[in-house]
Amino acid sequence: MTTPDITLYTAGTPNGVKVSIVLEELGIPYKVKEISFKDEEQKQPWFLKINPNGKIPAITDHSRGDFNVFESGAIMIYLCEHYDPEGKLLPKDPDSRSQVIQWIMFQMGGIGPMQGQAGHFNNYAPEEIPYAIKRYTEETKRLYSVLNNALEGKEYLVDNKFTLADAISFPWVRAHFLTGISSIDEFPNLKTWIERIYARPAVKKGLNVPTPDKVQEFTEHPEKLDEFVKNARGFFKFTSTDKK
Ligand SMILES: N[C@@H](CCC(=O)N[C@@H](CS)C(=O)NCC(=O)O)C(=O)O
Repeated sequence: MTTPDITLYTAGTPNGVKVSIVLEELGIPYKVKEISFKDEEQKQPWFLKINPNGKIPAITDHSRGDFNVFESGAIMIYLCEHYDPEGKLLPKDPDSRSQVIQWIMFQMGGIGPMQGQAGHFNNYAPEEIPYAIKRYTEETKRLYSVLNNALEGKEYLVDNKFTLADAISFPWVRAHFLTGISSIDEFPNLKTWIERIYARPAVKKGLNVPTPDKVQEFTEHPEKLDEFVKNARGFFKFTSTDKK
């Protein structure tokens, strides 16, 4: 195995912490470059060479000829392929591996975009569009019900062990209340799954990269959430033609 020398470009968001959680779980040393959304650093030419899509997270693997990887799911798989020789987070057995990859795709094509849009229309859209709020909020909850059912009688999604399947959806589901889904009481398996994963020391470390974990802060101080949303609205400056 190559000795890892990785830079993680990130910000304190569910997609960003997916990657720091994996780096921490695998004990891979890494440098952090915080990307400032306020300064639109993610759209600057130097960063677009690393991630042509202009979003966090991304990594550069200096130990492998400055190889760049973007898209959180792809980064998680890359890290396991190169730095998880025992298949701790991405199993070697083809069927278990396929199951983990299925949950990765489920998050990347489902929970991420749907909950992202729910958050946008609930918090940031310049005009209130009840149809969009309802559509994305309900679809996110439907996806939560899929996860909740899959967790029935199990601690984790695949082989009853913590894998990328759990690591990828956990940061989003726990941030439900930041995206307009105030309660997940109707999904008891998800609630205990979140607590179980949050109890892992490496996960806690990953959640605090590059800035202190906002979900925890807002859980303890809900009154700070409004101020945060107001600030974020200010620097993203969404207009009615934006697709973000
Ligand atoms: N599908 C991408 C989504 C990445 C993404 O949406 N990143 C957001 C933060 S969570 C971002 O960089 N937003 C800033 C922007 O769009 O300019 C992934 O999973 O990596």
